[in-house]
Amino acid sequence: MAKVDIKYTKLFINNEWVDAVSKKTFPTINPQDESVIVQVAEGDKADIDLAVQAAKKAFHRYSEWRTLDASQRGRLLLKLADLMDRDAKYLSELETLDNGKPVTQAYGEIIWAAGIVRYYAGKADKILGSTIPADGDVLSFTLKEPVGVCGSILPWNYPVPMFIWKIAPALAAGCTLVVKPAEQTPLTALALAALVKEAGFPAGVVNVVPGYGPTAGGALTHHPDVDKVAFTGSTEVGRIIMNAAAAVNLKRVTLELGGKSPLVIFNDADVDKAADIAHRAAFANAGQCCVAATRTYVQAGIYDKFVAKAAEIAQKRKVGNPYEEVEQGPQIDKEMYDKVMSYIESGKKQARCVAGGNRVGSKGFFIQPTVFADVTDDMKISREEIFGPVQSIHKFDSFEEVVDRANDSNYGLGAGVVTNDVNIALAFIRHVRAGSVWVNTYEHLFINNEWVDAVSKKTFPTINPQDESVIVQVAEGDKADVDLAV
Ligand code: TXE
Repeated sequence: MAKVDIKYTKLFINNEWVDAVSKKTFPTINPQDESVIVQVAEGDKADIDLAVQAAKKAFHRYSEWRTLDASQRGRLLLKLADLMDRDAKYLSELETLDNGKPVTQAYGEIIWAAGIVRYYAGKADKILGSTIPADGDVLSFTLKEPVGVCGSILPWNYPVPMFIWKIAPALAAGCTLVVKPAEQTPLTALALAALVKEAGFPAGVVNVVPGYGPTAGGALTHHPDVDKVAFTGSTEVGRIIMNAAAAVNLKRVTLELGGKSPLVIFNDADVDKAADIAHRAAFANAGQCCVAATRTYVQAGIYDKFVAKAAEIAQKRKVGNPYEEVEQGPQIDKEMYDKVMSYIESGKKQARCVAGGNRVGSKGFFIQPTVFADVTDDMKISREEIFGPVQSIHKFDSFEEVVDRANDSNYGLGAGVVTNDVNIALAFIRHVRAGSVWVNTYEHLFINNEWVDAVSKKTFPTINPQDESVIVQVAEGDKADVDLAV
């Protein structure tokens, strides 16, 4: 296991590292071996009050932040992105320690998140209003103003991208923030806070307060001086947050909640390719993904062949030590492990388990990639979000039938279709009720962020011109690798 230097465990308020007012701490757990990694300061209402006060002061009309040119906000964001690139290796090792995801995947997510920061850096001086040709001798226009103090409540599945998705647009717009990371994964949020300070953001612009949901998170959503809350997490908590906002100050709320996304594969698809897309769509990030395609619908003509292929790929999926070359690490914590295993037990009673179905090893929260076939829409594993490495395969006959079945869900986050018929694809996009629809791919971004050996397994030496010694062996790509990259 990698030795990762943990530099930050305190609360980050007003660009300072401080203990919680209560002096309390909480443990963050390594999902790989269930050990305590470190104790982290546990923020609650008193700390949220201090952080909101700092964010409010930083947002005051004459503050350094409010009087900064928009282009300078963009430059600070660009600096932050460069610092993320600089520290990507460290951040990815820290992420793997706290979250359990494969370190190569974590690295890809950090580089990707730095790109998101750059995107919003470019937006900072392009937030345009409009002029309105109103009747009479008047000039009417809209002037876009930052919302104010934003509260961000994060989940644990993509800690770095989630942190960036919340702070980058808010900072580009000139807002200030109080961020509460998930209690399972506070470490990279704190490391990113240090980079925010190093980039030169003024004190109070970004504050990070780790702690638990009902206490720290509740204090943030109930705070009358918070102007907006953005939340990603469970539907139940989303409901609590919207109620809290309504009860206190009608603060603006943005919620990104759960999913039970359908991926529909038609008879004309190439079975091997479709099974590969469906596999990645269900198992990416150990299934801990809001848009994971957990309902796979396969047309009757290719159903048996598809089920056999899906089982074969799942059985081959490498699960284990996330610092090694694996595709899947442990689930995030004991609670999620137990939840996923109970869904698997329920699936075993109702459907046909064709791959996995058990724990991996005896330590850590590892679960075998599990595939159920002959799943029907009324089964628990088809209706509820499992948030683990479980694929449920359903059989269908016609387009009309499968669109109705795909839409028969409380969720509507993502969907996918695999077909070579452009008319079917376009009709599906129109009729499926989902926020994002992928055609002949799924969650495309993550697929390419992987470190791989050359197909041939060959390597070549790179030479130090100073003393002619071999520095290191590097994977040697050739035609097969270029083909994959293209
Ligand atoms: O989420 P919670 P959990 C779904 C997924 C998973 C389930 C439970 O189905 O099985 O949610 O996961 C904070 N006031 N998703 O328990 O509880 C909490 O501290 C304010 C989908 O981890 O919603 C954490 O920071 N905040 C999702 C955040 O909310 C509160 C990703 C998420 O925790 C709070 C994660 C409260 N009363 C889970 N209670 C996705 N869409 O990607 C908790 N929190």
